[in-house]
Amino acid sequence: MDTDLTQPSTTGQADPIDTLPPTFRWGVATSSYQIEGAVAEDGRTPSIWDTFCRVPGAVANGENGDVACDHYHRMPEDVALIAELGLDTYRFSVAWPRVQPGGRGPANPAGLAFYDRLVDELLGRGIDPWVTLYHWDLPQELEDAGGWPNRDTAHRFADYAELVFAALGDRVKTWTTLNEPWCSAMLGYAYGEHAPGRRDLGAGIAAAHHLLLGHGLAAQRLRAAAATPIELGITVNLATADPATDSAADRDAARASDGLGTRLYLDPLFHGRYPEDVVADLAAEGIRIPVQDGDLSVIATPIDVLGVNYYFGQLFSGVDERGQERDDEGRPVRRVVRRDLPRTAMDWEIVPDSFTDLLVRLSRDYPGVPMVITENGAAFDDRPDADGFVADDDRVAYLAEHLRAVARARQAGADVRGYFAWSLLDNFEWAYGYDKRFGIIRVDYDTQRRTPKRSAQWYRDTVRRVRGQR
Ligand code: IFM
Repeated sequence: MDTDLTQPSTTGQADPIDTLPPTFRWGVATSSYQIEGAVAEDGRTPSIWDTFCRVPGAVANGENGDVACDHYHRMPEDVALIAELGLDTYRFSVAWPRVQPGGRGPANPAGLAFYDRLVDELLGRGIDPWVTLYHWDLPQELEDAGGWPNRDTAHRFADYAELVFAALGDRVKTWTTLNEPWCSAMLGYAYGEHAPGRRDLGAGIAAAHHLLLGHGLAAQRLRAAAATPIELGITVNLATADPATDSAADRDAARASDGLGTRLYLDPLFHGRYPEDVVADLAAEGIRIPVQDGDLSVIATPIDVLGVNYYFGQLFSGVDERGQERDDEGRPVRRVVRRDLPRTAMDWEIVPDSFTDLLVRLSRDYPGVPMVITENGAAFDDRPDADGFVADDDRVAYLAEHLRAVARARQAGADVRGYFAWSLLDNFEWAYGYDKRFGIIRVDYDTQRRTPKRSAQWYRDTVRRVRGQR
């Protein structure tokens, strides 16, 4: 690559990244099952991912999170790496089956002790802990009782949230209830790609509603329990959905995708109602969102921050390759159209401009709540040198372009207050196992050696520069 991406632009044009304010929040993110390992230690019980990984063919190469990055045993070393990057925030998730085995009853002190140590380690190094309460590791016993399609799981989640808050709330000021409820609901219950691997759209929609209800109930419990103000929010994964052409069919496919992926979550959270067009689409499939009296006002409990995870944009067509607008079951076609764009190792299109559009649209349609980019990053086919160093210029370019997109969105009025790279470490990428590497720090899974990649150096230098530290 010719351009030195570690330096501000030399073309005479100011780099938009340099317009980010000194108060901008900089971080990295991880999640419990993807990095911790130690799945049977200190009283932890199985989660749906421990079970799913044992299903033949469910995860690439039959891999699992049993050891992952062994973060449970190497936590101080990993926190030291964050400190070396000069970041101010670390977003991590708490493993529900570690702190409340089986998903009900009292806390497990040995499990909580790990997060207690983690929080103290972070604070000791001047790094703010940002806790996500649920990043997909539902206790298996709750799945056996029906999982997220079962309304009771929302109440169990609120109990669990309160229990974690009781242990860490004296030191942790920022709390995210759920990470990416769309993934939990749709990948897990409707499309069968994630744990627990169910394939039932009705179950997926019920799961989505109960996840949102669980979010609202937990938010209310945390607010009530907080002795001092906390920053409370939820993180959603959003991809843009644009029509491939201006035809009515393509526009309708894009509308439906946006409805199911974005508005089904943000409309109830911000406006206290489900989008009518999505309700109608679902009714056409014989599916009803299981809303009970009062649910929507619980879900719309005010939040202080919206976490946005963005990775790619998509183009939709309402016509299949045969020119038909209905599939063999008579359903409207909603087809993703591949563009001739660069892609990551996940085969995701790299579309930073869509990120700007998305953030501007969010600030227009869902105003009044600041946003933080709680995840953004890319998997590429890293090639380490003999010392384990990865000169990942492709990842540097991805991060730089997406940070520019954030800066441009801010210039257009979007209230974005921070950015967290996904991820601190290479880790267990769910159904893709360990093949897909998102880390800015390489993990050699044979030795557990950590080696910062060029992207980590670039990120550290960029943060320093924007803060005016050099
Ligand atoms: O690794 C995941 C993470 O767990 C949730 N957001 C997307 C990432 C990349 O797929």
